[in-house]
Amino acid sequence: MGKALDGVRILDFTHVQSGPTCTQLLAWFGADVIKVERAGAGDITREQLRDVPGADSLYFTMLNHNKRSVTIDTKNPEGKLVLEALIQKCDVLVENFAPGALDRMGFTWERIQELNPRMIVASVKGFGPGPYEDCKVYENVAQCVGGAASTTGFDDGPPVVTGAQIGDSGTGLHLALGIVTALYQRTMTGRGQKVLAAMQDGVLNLCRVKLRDQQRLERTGVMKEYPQYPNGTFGEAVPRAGNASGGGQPGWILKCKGWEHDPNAYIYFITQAPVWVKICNVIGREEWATHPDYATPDARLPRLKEIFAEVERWTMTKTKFEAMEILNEHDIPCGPILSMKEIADDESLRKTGTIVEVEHPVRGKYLTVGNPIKLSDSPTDVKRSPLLGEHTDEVMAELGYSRKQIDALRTAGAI
Ligand code: CAO
Repeated sequence: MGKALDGVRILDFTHVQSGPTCTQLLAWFGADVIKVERAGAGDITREQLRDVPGADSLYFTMLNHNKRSVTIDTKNPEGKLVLEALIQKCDVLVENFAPGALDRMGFTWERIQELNPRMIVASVKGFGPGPYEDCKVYENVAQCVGGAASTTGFDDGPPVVTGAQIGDSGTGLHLALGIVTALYQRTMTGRGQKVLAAMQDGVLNLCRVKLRDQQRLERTGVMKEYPQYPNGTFGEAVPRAGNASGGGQPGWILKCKGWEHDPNAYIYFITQAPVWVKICNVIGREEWATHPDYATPDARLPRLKEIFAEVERWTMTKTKFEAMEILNEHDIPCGPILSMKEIADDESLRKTGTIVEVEHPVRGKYLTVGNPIKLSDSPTDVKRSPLLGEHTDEVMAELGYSRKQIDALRTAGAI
């Protein structure tokens, strides 16, 4: 079976996490992703957080599947010529260097267009145009400037960053969509274009509901689904909502059996309005189903703390999986807090290819997250990440370089 992006060639100039997330997705959809790395060193993550001496780190292997690796010194004049040949052959150049790095290398948008007017140049940057456009940015910086940190955590504590890599991987996802969209537009215009995904913008896009709440707060001064209601106070900006659910279906994280010694013996419980009567029956508070203080969503809002305490008295008598089973029988939305260990061992995630075991020639077997997006006509086959420069000769030959020329470029330090 073919792949959705068969025939698309990506010059992958990405490093660390945001850019590699994007190009890995494109590779999983069938694009030929040629990762250009610095000769001798490669992507800095190859050696970051190493757990097996001498082997590429999990940080690198888990973000660079299905790619080919070539090493080119793009500051060497002869290396630049090799990069030019690649630009002429590829459809998309993806990069996430610090602002200006590509220009300093001599590959401005104008130069790239001269070499290949069909080339799409896709970039991740920390910020879009404006006062901070020249800043370098990492994951947690993006979470802080994109509105995630100020709205995450508890009211009486400092801002908190989330474990989900919404700045890096989130922006990589945004960029991937921009690239396939630009490829689609190119089929009609014949022209390439620039695609920019700024990490601040990507995080803010994922915090859309918090900007919604900012405006609600300014209009009404209060947001009844937030834990600050009815006893706390609201300030000028959207406060941290703890574990409250973001929409109109109040939820909270509740203790389950074993919470005293297991840090993940908790369940997320949602008091969804259509199943309120069932919730009352399950927790043994049948009278709440008709009591005017509890029977309607509006009546419940000022009493959520008391209601969740009562539900918790019930969840603490069950393990999180027992609670999930019982609640699901009644169609009550909930979610056990799964540890990474539990996720790694989850058979169903392995069956769907969301968790994949991969064999690597240096490190041996390791687990990775496979393609989370499933296409029925373009199945994903997860292949191990490339060793540094593993495909240099192969790609050079495809570009038309002879054995002798390849050897000479290697001697000159260009590749
Ligand atoms: N041959 C020769 N030189 C190369 C090369 C190659 N194959 N590949 C890269 N380089 C050079 C670049 O030209 C650049 O040189 P100059 O600074 O002289 O122009 C240099 O390597 C390093 O690039 P960098 O500034 O991007 O790297 P850094 O480690 O200093 O910064 C980061 C890293 C991530 C902060 C920065 O790249 C950045 O802000 N990127 C955009 C935002 C982003 O993606 N952040 C998420 C990172 S994941 O957490």
